[in-house]
Amino acid sequence: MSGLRLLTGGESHGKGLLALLEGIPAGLEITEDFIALDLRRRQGGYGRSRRQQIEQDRAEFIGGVRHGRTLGSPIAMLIANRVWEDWQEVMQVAPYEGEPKKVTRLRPGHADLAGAMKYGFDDVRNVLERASARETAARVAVGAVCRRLLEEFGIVVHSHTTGISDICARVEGEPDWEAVEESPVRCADAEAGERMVRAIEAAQEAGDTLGGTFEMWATGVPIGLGSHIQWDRKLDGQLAQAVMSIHACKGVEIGRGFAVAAGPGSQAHDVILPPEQWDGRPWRRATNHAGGLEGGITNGEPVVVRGALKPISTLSKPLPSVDLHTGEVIQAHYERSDVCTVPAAGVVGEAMVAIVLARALLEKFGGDSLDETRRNYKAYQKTIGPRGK
Ligand code: EPS
Repeated sequence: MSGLRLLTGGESHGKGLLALLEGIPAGLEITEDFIALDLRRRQGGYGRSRRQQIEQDRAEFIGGVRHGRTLGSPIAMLIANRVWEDWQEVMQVAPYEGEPKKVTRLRPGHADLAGAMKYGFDDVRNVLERASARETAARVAVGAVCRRLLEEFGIVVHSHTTGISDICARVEGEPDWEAVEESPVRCADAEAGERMVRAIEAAQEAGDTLGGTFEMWATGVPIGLGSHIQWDRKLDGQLAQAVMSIHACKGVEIGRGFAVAAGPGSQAHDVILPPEQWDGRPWRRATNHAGGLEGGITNGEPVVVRGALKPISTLSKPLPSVDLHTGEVIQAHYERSDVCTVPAAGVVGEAMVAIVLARALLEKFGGDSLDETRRNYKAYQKTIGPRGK
């Protein structure tokens, strides 16, 4: 067992969410307030349900931190579900007397049907509670700890909404991150952002939901994270898995992604510039079509990863479906839900990218204390110039 390990637990309407993160070096400054910033960002965004007004997520450290610094021991965090107060009977841990109310109306697009078959359940609630995107709050808390580590090495992770439904943002180069944080849909293109808001309103009116695309940028990433030597060590593969694991994500691209396949090789690759044009950073490129990754290794350019979210499958005007018990044709179950979560998905995407980069950074530089990691990082940085110099 080595490296950074992460597990989350907890149900959407249970007592709360747990996260356990092992492998963060000792001596990293971290506070609950720092984590709260990202948790707040995840709860925002136009198109979220009333549930977000009930919850004000806050992660409490249960272990791994003392006097504002990590101890090198597992970092244990708890995020309470405020909603639990009203759900104590439905989600009761102790054996239930009598017949509980069961969810049997299968929702197309959710884990409902496949999960009930796989685990042998006759109540879909046993699946939907854990399949719910509420779990991403725990990931964001862990992502914030990883973000804090990356900051120590000059690595910064951002995200923005690149599309909602068929409305695409037009953004050249690195987005204006302040504008993104001010936008209700986290979009750097203000005009497209306004149209996105209107599209969400129209979908809500129609009892429908919307998907879209979101993009993560990690800047300051050193050359040499990940590896070309084995399929599961390739960092682009790890990033793709991490982003694809976000609820409702159906596609992932690195850099120009699918678009690069449509053009010739002469336009697909990133020309290596001569040292006079490096501007203080080693081995600069003229472009970044590769999204900062070649051969599964970071190449020093920003790491750019995009995800595509399907429209949320819980519709207030439900789709036709079938009852789990009777096989009868019915309308799918409706459980209060969001209309569009693309802005939130970007914040979750940042967490996933931060987790994968932190793991790769610690794999390369090791260190039980932050000072040791830093020493190793600095020693390596001295070795990466042109070989003759
Ligand atoms: C979700 C359904 C909604 C969302 C929830 C994810 O929950 P509820 O049915 O309780 O209103 O609000 O998201 C969160 C609670 C969250 O924190 O992101 C679902 O079905 O995935």
